[in-house]
Amino acid sequence: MNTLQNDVYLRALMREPTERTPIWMMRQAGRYLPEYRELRQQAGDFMTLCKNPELACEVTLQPLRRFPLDAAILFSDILTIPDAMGLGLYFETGEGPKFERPVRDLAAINKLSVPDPEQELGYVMNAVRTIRRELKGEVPLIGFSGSPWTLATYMVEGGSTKNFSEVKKLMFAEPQAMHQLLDKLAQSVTSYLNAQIAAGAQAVMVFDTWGGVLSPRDYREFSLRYMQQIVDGLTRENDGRRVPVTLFTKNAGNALSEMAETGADALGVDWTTDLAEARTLVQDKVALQGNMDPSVLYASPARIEEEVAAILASYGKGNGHVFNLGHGIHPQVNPEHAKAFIEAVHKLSPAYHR
Ligand code: 1CP
Repeated sequence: MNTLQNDVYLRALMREPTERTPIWMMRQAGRYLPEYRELRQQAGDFMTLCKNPELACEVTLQPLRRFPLDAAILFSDILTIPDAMGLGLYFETGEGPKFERPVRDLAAINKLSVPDPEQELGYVMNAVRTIRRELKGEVPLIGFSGSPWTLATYMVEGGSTKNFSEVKKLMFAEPQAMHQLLDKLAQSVTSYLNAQIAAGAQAVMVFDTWGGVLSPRDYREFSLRYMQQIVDGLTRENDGRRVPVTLFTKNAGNALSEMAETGADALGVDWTTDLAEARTLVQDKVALQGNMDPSVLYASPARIEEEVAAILASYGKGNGHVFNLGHGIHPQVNPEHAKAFIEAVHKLSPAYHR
């Protein structure tokens, strides 16, 4: 494999010294980029892009051609696992993801099998291998998955939801069935991420977008426990180098100290928690990733720079900060503002590493 030319992201995740704060953006490949919209229109739909390794590679590289980012992230989706389990994923224009066959009871859960990542999800592994080849060691490649709880919300609801009524009904009325589903998902996510690592992913991230809709006790039982199972089952080294894992639960600042005990290398933080407070909570056990509100990218470049300065000051001096947004970049953002954001991190962060 190619030697890595820029490893500032991996070193920050390991809380090793860096000359500046690395930056990448959640959803950095996607709809805010005109070149993505064009390719997506030619391909017809989103899953066609994901299932074609050359197209997935092209989309992964698009943001890196525009901006000096410190990592690439595999272009794919968290819903590939339920799709591979046979739920029938489809996208209705303007409506987000949907499943033809949602999973609502124990009988349906018992029928699910753990996908073989090199078979049903072979297209993802081929995309990872293609991207690694085309990146030529420029920056590391991040692989990812959804958390078991977050995947379960889509599988039980049959798509996106606002009130989580079906998934919470299953969780409270049939907790054992819910645990069976989450255990199968934890096994699936572990083998999926290990296959991405074997294929060349140099870091992995688990997106728990919906863990924050649970009470602290239910979060522990139905989300964190299964992320712990994943962390325990991951291959943490490849090519003689540590493969760091980042856990991100959105809207769960109160869970950060418990999350830091899982053995993960880093935690994602959204903008509802101050980084100074987060750093106190995790006591230097993990690196922190975050945490600008993606809506700040609607502001002027001067205002964006102010916000970057405030976030750097909040984390303070020292190692272990990966700059990012607190959630995905919005499709309406002007790419020039994303550029101003990234440049501000390059300009202002070296002062925090001297
Ligand atoms: O072109 C299109 O219309 C498709 C839009 C789209 C894109 C660009 C979807 C459908 N997924 C993606 C890519 C994607 N999804 C990436 C790519 C890598 C990157 O550049 O970051 C990643 C990491 C994801 C992860 C993902 N998908 C999450 C977790 C992170 C998060 O943003 O919270 C979730 C919850 C999904 C589900 C999903 N897939 C797509 C959409 C629109 C959604 C969200 C639906 C919802 O809000 O419930």
